Amino acid sequence: MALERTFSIIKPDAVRRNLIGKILAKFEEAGLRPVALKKIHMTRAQAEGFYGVHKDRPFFGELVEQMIASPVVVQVLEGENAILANREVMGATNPANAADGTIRKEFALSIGENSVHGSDAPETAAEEIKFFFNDDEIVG
Ligand code: DAT
Ligand code: MG
Repeated sequence: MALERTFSIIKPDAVRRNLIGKILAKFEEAGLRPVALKKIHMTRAQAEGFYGVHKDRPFFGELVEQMIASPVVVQVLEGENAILANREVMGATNPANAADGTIRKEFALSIGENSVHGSDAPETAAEEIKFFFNDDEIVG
């Protein structure tokens, strides 16, 4: 097992419904520790850049609008196999397919407003952490 870091967003739909604490509890119960955390209101340029990999998908415009509609919490989570552990506790992208006990099963509203983002691989985790955090903001 390897101590890893991953990047996570508590999305606008969840922050609006005052679910930050409940979602952080899910991460902590899964053995994930926030080593950096801040509340921000993403700019359009940030959201378009962050989700650039999806820019040709039909839902891109809606995704960007949802991400900039209101504040989010961005964080770096650390733990054993953090990237996979985070994806597991998040649950499937579409909450209709998410397993019991996962964040998306309990809290997501729809496939778009699905409460959390999490990196999907070591390369994207490193890029996404750098996108939002300077090294001196990460306190392990
Ligand atoms: P994930 O967030 O599980 O990594 P993804 O990377 O495929 O999923 O997509 C990024 C986000 O885009 C996802 O969290 C919500 C939105 N999205 C994906 N597929 C969608 C769809 N078919 N309709 C609407 N929004 C979608
Ligand atoms: Mg993804």
